[in-house]
Amino acid sequence: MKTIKTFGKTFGLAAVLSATAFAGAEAHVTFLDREAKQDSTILATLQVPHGCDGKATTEVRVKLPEGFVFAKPQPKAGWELEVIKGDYQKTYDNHGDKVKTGAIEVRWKNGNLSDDFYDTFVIQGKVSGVEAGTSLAFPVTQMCGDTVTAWDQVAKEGGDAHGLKSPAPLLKVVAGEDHGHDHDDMTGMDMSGMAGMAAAAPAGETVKAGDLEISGGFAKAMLPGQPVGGGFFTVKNNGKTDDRLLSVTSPVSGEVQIHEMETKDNVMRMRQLKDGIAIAAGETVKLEPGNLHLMFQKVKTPFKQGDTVPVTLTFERAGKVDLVLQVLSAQGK
Ligand SMILES: [Cu+2]
Repeated sequence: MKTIKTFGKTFGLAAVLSATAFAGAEAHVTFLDREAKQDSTILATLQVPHGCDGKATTEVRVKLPEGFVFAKPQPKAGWELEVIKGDYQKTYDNHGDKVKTGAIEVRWKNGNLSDDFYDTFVIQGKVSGVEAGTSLAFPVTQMCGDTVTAWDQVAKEGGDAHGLKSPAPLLKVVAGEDHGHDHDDMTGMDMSGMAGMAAAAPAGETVKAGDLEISGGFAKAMLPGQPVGGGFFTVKNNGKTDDRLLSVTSPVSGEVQIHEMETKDNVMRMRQLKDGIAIAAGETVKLEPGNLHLMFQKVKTPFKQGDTVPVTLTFERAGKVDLVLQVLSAQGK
């Protein structure tokens, strides 16, 4: 089934200037290829690595920014497709035809994508009339029944995209010729964890550091094209003093963030915990899917089942602790 609706109003310009402001920023819903050449027709391939806390994704809505024109979504088996048309702000030339209207939003509806699975949603379109260096934002709404996750935040010009709780996926527009690819940019990589690798206990084993006992470490296998990986473990504080997990590094990842999932007003979001996680005296804190977790960004080689992922945890009191996470299946089993 395909329905076409028309919006009388134009959709606001979602372009963001100063792409350098986003260097190193990692959104959770991202494009497989985050760069597009000026005036080229591309397949904008959206990937949604997280489901909705165990619930299946049933609808994915993508708003298309000005400058991404003549858009056509790829139909997917098991999903209804709705294309919402509206006026462009500018007029675009399509092989000699002056075009003023087109798709401004695409919705894949009434599907059923298990939280255990990964999928991509593809829209063909042309990047037109956009200056090189501009990042186009595609606000996404992911719905799992009545749970709604809005990936729609855009940093102000010069602002820090890292601080955003649920950033919109971005497509960086680059000059048509001879642009440098920086997909493999690992300049942020921290090798400091390497030194401790030999000393770390075997994957999944319990590690003791001062009053802390860390156990059950695992990571989820990453599916092809998936940009980020999740890591989990349990920390028990046997002492009488509070501690805090401050930061995490890994030699296999450019950046490891500490995240939590939170549901507010029925909207589930991913949040980076910049102050880390409190490990109160006598308490046990569990990092687990759908809750607190490590998020591995800029992963060099996708995690495969059977691999191990060394991490160095830094605690306020217990100091640096080396841990090896066992890579389980993509379902974390
Ligand atoms: Cu996360």
